[in-house]
Amino acid sequence: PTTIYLKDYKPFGFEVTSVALTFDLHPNATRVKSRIAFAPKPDAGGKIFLHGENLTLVSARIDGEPVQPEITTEGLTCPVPDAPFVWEAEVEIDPANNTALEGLYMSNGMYCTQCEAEGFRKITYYPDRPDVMSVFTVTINGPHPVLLSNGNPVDASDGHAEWHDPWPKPAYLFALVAGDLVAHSDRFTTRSGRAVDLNLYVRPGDEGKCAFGMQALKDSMRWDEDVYGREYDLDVFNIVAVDDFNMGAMENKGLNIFNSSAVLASPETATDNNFERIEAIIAHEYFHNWTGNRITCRDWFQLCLKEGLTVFRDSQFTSDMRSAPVKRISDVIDLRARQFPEDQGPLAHPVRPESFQEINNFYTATVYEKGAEVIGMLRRLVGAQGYDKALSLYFDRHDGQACTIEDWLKVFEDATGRDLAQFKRWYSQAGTPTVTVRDAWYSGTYILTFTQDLKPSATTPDPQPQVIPIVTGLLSRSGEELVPSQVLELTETSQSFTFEGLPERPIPSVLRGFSAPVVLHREMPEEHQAFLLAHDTDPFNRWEAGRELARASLLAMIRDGAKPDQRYLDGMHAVMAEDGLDPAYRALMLGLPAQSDLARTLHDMGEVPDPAAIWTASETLRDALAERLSDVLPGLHEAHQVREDYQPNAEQSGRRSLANATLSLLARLEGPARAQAQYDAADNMTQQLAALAVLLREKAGDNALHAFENQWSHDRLVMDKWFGLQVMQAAPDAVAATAQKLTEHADFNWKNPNRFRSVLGAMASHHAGFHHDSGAAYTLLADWLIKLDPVNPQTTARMCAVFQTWKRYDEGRQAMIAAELDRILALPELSRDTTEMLTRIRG
Ligand code: HT7
Ligand code: ZN
Repeated sequence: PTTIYLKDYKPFGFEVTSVALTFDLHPNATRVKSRIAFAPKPDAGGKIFLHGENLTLVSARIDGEPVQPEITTEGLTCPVPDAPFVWEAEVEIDPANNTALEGLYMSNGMYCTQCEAEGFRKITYYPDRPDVMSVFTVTINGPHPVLLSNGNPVDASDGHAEWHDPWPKPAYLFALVAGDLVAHSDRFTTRSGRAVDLNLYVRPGDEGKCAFGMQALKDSMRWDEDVYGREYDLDVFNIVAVDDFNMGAMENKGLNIFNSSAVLASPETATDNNFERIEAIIAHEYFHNWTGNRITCRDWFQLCLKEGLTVFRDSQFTSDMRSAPVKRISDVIDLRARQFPEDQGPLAHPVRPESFQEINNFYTATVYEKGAEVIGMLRRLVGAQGYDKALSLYFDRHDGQACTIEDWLKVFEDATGRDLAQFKRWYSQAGTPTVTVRDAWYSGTYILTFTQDLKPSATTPDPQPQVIPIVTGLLSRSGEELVPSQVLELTETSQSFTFEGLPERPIPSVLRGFSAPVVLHREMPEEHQAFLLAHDTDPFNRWEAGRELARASLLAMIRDGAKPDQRYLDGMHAVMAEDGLDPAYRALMLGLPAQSDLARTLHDMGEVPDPAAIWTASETLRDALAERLSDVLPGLHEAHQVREDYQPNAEQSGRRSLANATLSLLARLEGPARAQAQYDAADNMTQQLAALAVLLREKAGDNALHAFENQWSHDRLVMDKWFGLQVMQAAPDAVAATAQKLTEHADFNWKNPNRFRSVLGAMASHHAGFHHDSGAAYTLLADWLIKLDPVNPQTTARMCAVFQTWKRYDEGRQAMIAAELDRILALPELSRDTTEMLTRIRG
């Protein structure tokens, strides 16, 4: 496979002045006619290359004259005039057999498209690169009640529709949908008075699951006006829900396409977490209208320009709509679970990668989540006002352009006068920096000394110090803020910060709000963590203190057979008794560090993690926590029951999450009766699923499991939960067998990415089950990846990432995994996507 390098970027030799497409839909023989006006630039070179894959060329003309281009598997080359010309082509494609879900494909009888990153070339011949932007007109002919494309509708009659998108866009934002769909409609008036028709198109039967998504869309539209001054720019905004989809959703201009799991929700079928995720994804895709669509990326190396920024914007939105500390903590949990392993293993790459073979493999937690963290740091360094000024300049200066990270940083430099040369290393260096902090006290003077260290990696062999904003506050022994939060800018390898005139030696609260994506080592007494758990005024660091105590306790239990740490248990008891604390926050406090994260810590300490020992320690600590909290759990459980009508808002869902966390702990003390009662009485999915999870863990779930299946067998999204939960709640030695059995279930439709992930993704994220010493889960997953790869390479390749941590484990496990990786790699027809992933992982 060919490697593509950022340094080789060259602009395209032609302007595309307009694009007209006509689709005559047919499941196996859709005809696509294109009429594209090209204008050569001075160095165009007399011939044109157009991307095209799996297309049957029926005819091609230039300025009306037939031409015979040279065709390869990647596209065509054709001699062209050195003056503006019109390219016309007709191609035939086969949407019904497009199982890869890229380009134009069919899902449950409906046509839909997915063009990012390089799917448009499977629809027609075109310069399929994000820096080629043009105005599209689209005609669709087909016997379907709903025929949609980007932009505004210009004409519609039975079996015919025409759409015009006035905003120049790259081909990856093209979309088409056709099917027998029903609309949930609403209206939004922008702040300048433009009336926008909003439609959420779904399959008949799903109408009852649209209201929440629609409200989230309206909230997002208003928020982007209020906070970023960004208004919507078309007469309609359409969203379509599709069952077969490789990722969460896609921001096509004016026609967002969503995985149905990322938009459809009703109280009976979706959990509180589902609702929150849906709200965030709707916001994310909507926000792309400005950060991604109006201003797009010059090339795919700049992906973080739109994704990091849009993730940052959607997390600001969620913080405003719900609880900011809860959102921050959840984001950090997610970053540690998904991005840290990437940054610290064989798949490490900078936020802006410099080479790739298959761009689909770079839609990663590093580009998205670390990309968003980098923007959070930038905002912290320049301040909220500097950030707002820079963003206004960004929109003014670059509207309608395809941009780079250099353009992005330049607006910050110009708006704030700050030199960002060193900061830019966050975009070019891979890996998670480790920051070590120690303190000293000399009669009234307090000194904090930080060192930063970044391990060399394949993409960053010679790491240089980065700019690390460390938000720090100093507390007195009685818990008052002696020095309120301030940003300490660590720019050197080692640097000290001095605080004069303090009345007493303070307790430092360092890296408040997780102000930089680093691993922090505190060379300080562990009592500090117990103190911060009780007193820190920063909610993130208070939670973090609890986490650190839990981590330290678990490590001592695993390494030295220690007993659960009493300071942790007592600290948790005190937190649970604090009625003024947000229930959602207290529920987060009750969580333990992820078992995979403990494995990472042990590996960093030079030890070989034993997944079974990590599992046992985690279970033991949970049991001990239940014991220690036994006097408060029944009261907490009772006090946080929601008796009003179900609302998926932060307030109610916070209460339910604390009630369900306590339910789970209570079952460790008193068995499954309470969970069974909750299951029997549940009138919403949050309560029903939480109860079922406890019943399964307590090995008392058989009846409920059957009842659940009978109740929900008609609902594919609920059944995904049914499949997944059984794997998640299985004991480590039963995980592979449970997953195996589920793959034999009549409803295990493995070609549907949601269903595939519900079983095999759940298996891979069960740390002790996936790494069970039988190796059964490794083999089962490899078998299924081999089966899926020819059908859907993108989903296969993404799933391969679960093997990225394999070198942390013992020789036996490594040998078993290596054998599975080699078995897959030996396949003669393995896709480019999976080959690249497994080659990088295998090393
Ligand atoms: N920009 C989109 C990324 C994407 C995608 C979405 C669905 C299917 C395949 C895809 N490939 C890339 C989604 C987003 O970040 O908003
Ligand atoms: Zn995005």
